[in-house]
Amino acid sequence: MNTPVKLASFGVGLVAVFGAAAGLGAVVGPVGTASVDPSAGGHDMTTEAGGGHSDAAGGHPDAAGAAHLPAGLAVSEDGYTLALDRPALPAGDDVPLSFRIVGPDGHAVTDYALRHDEDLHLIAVRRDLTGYQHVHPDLGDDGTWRVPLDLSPGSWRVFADFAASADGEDRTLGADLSVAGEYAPAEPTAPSRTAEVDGYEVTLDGDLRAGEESELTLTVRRDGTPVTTLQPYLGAYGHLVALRTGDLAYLHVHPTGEPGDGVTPAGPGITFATTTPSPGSYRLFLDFRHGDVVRTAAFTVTVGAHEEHGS
Ligand SMILES: [Cu+2]
Repeated sequence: MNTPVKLASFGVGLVAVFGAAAGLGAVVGPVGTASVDPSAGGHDMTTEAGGGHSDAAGGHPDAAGAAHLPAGLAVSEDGYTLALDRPALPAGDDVPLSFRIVGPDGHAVTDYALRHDEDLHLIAVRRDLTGYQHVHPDLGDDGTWRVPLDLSPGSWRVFADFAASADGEDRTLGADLSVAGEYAPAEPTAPSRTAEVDGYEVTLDGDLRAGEESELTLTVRRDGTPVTTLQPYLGAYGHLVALRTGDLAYLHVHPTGEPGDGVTPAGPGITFATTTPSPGSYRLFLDFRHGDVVRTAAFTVTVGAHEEHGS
């Protein structure tokens, strides 16, 4: 996968935690920016650095739990809308994508709260879970974001992961993007705990659980040797995005420790704590930096049914 590599400026998403898991707000607590997707109507379940939930987003029937949805499934939420300038683009490398986040006042949002050194994180993936790209668009004065993407024919999903300064809420909106051309959907990937990328082997230990926090450790080796010189990448040694097969529900988590905190090693293991919203199949994308290059390792994991007394 070439794209993440070539984008020198790569960053970290905010932690748009699936809000689905009832009461499991502090899914990525140690990072300090965990936030429950506002669509989940989650109360202030997290102690987020970026400010708690404003009750402006109130009105969600969360008491019944019915509105607890994962992030990324909606194009519009709490008055914020992800507006692509064009719903279809040609296939090719470096195809310019442009879009705006339209705010509750009907105008493009121009003021954003930084999340891990970036105003906005854009994830693009084809709906068959190939072509993953995590990039950081440039913001124009008029609120238009622009970024080149490598697009193959098919149906794509783009996620904008951001916090508007107006309320500081973390949100992830998703929109469909069509790319014309002959399309051959990829076969579903079998569950795999090992990924190879550019001579690196990354292994996944631990299990994801539905509605329950669990830890995952991703271990990076190169030519069989554990890598202990991972480089911080906008505040973390790794960034993990999980997409649910079937609807691409979105989860972005960060490791449980930070570079420079005195306890978190620079590899070979990177540990994440997270909660998945439901049983099913998830595709995981780990971005890590080593030798000044960002690489992406991808895994497919199956999350089993919730166990009453899990462990
Ligand atoms: Cu990012």
